[in-house]
Amino acid sequence: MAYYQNIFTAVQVRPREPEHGIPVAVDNRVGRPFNSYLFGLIGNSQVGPIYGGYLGALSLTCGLIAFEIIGLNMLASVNWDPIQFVRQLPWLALEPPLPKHGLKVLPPLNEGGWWLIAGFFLTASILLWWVRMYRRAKALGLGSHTAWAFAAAIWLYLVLGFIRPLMMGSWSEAVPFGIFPHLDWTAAFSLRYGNLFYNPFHMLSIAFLYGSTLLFAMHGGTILATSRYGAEREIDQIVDRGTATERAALFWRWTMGFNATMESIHRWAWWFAVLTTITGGIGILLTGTVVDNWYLWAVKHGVAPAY
Ligand code: BCL
Ligand code: BCL
Ligand code: U10
Ligand code: QAK
Repeated sequence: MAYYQNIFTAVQVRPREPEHGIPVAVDNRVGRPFNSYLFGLIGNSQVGPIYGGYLGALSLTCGLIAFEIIGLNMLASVNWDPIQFVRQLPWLALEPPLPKHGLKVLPPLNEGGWWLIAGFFLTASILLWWVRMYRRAKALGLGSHTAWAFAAAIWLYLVLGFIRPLMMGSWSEAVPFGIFPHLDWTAAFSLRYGNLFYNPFHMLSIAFLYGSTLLFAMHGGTILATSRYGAEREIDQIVDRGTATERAALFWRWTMGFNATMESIHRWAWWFAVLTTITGGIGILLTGTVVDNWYLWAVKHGVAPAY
């Protein structure tokens, strides 16, 4: 299984029988696997089978329902004209309920009811997908790190569209579905609450987001630069001397004064990514509930100068 060769020297293995990996207890894989030369250039040439199962099917169904509700509402907003739908798609929206409906469970469909139904199905789809990921990881004997990282992103999503609107007492606080409309919401949100730049959790979120790209570039670069010494064979690399990893560590100790380990560098990456949306969600949740104007808050606490 000479999978470890690099992108320029990889041999595309095409066995007569598709590779099925380790045996697992419940096997629910569906689809006829095939080999693709193009996929083989950037990864494994074998495509499929994919794991079926009721959670995936249910998630996909819910996602599709949400997608159709959003799409058909947008189509209706251009009088069912397919050409205008395609032309104006980036500006079309399905808006959340009007303010006068507060937290009503089912406002009139064309005054936000459809948004609530779409949001419900999108949320169901995302949560079901989360469970599916968690259970597949467990079935393979893996840790649940990927699922918990996904949960951190779902946290911000739920704060934006569900938890904060609940705390503010109105669905109208939520984000509209739409490409540019959701950007307009983002800009308006910042203006309404006195400039999000003065929100310290927004600052933290930005630092972790930027830090994530920095770490990704550093680590991606480090591994590519040491793959000539077998850097992607991470396990022997951790324990053996004179390996690619030892060189990687030395490189950073030389240039920066300190270094990670082959294991800890992945913890650095995981935490930076996860903290981006955790701190972000906290920042959004505080906005309008605890702090009404971040600029005035910053003046009061000596973050911004008082004139
Ligand atoms: Mg946003 C931009 C989705 C919440 C601020 N945002 C984007 C676009 C994409 C998107 C349309 C590129 C994202 C990207 O590459 O991510 N945003 C999106 C979704 C949510 C969301 C699905 C959500 O919570 C469910 N965005 C928010 C919140 C704001 C926000 C409310 C504060 C964080 N977003 C911004 C800003 C920008 C975006 C500012 C942009 O400049 C950028 C843009 O270009 O907007 C026009 C990284 C993920 C990947 C690379 C993986 C692939 C993800 C793909 C691209 C997701 C596509 C979803 C799309 C809706 C599907 C459309 C279907 C077709 C029309 C058929
Ligand atoms: Mg800001 C938020 C950077 C200026 C308003 N801003 C963020 C942070 C990010 C950031 C660090 C979002 C983190 C994230 O990962 O979201 N902002 C940033 C930067 C600047 C900046 C770098 C800059 O000027 C250099 N922001 C400003 C100015 C305001 C502003 C001051 C606009 C004028 N910013 C906001 C608002 C928000 C941010 C409002 C936020 O809500 C967010 C935050 O957390 O702030 C504290 C991306 C990740 C997600 C949205 C999670 C999504 C997860 C879900 C589950 C994905 C589902 C995908 C699904 C399958 C797709 C299918 C969709 C269907 C087809 C419909
Ligand atoms: C990766 C990896 C991998 C690893 C790794 C890493 C990616 C798998 C196994 C690396 C990753 C990590 C360790 C994770 C953490 C990283 C981050 C979160 C990213 C962000 C990083 C930081 C915030 C740290 C930044 C720190 C830096 C850049 C170092 C700062 C240090 C200096 C500025 C000192 C620089 C020293 C120099 C230039 C030379 C020597 C200087 C001295 C010894 C100081 C004293 C010397 C003098 C006073 C001499 C006199 C001065 C002279 C002659 C010139 C003076 C002139 C002047 C004008 C002052 O994938 O593999 O490993 O680890
Ligand atoms: C209560 C129920 C609770 C298809 C055709 O066939 C065309 C009774 C609701 C809650 C919670 C319900 C909702 C939450 C929502 C959060 C919203 C997000 C929004 C982020 C913005 C996302 C946009 C970028 C989405 C764009 C969508 C888009 C362009 C779709 C286009 C679809 C078309 C092309 C389909 C018609 C051709 C933060 C959390 C749980 C208790």
